[in-house]
Amino acid sequence: MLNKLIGRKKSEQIKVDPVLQEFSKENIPEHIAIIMDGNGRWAKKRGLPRVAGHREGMNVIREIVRSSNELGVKVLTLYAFSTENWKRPKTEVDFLMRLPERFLGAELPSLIEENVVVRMTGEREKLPEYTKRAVDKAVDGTKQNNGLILNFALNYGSRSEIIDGIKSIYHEIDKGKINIKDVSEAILSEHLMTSDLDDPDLLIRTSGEIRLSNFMLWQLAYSEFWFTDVLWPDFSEEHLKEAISAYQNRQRRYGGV
Ligand code: V07
Repeated sequence: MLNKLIGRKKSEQIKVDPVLQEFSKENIPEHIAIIMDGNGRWAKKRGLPRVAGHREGMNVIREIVRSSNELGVKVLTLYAFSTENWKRPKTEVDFLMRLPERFLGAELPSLIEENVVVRMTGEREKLPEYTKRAVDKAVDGTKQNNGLILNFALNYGSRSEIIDGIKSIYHEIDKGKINIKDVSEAILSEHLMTSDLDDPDLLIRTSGEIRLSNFMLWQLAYSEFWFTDVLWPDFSEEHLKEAISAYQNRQRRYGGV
């Protein structure tokens, strides 16, 4: 359009990447949640075992954490392992359960350096000892930081989280701590594992699947969703910016009235 108006010859025309053009450092979503899907498919396409895709997927996290931190994102929640994932072959589950240790073994010093706070959302008790130990060490080692909150959803399932929240509210009603008349959306939010986090503003899911798969059903009630066919191991900072741009454009269009 601009090229036409100014009468530039085809050879002189300036191509503006629509994504970079729209991207703004203002109105960055405070909480981004990502379903990191497509690792197995990425490996299969290359004739590699599924675990090779998981390893590559793990390596992508570093770049996404760094750019989220630079962009001023406050919370980055990554869906690393669902309560349904235990049904996968034992060798794959064993490999996955070693990834927190591997990731943090390599990354914890730089996460501390980059002022990142590591957190976990999910059922901790059912994890193997070595997984718990690795996560605890990272949570403990970064609790003095106050930058980006890197929240790993690990052994997480949303429906079971909601049931636990309801049971916990019932317990408090039973003890006379809450009156049933006062049970509200805010009260249930306070009884979920994410009670100290604001709800995600933006949900990203990679690999072309358009569903929530039992991820943060309550917390995502008002979030913007952004889906891409890109497989998680191929996801990069540019895709993150594309998702944020889409979020910002929707805010501009619907936010006003
Ligand atoms: C996992 C790599 C990323 C793609 C999705 C599935 C495989 C990082 C972690 C992790 C978890 C907790 C933590 C530190 C790191 C992880 C699992 C799988 C189970 F405190 N990546 N990653 N955990 N994948």
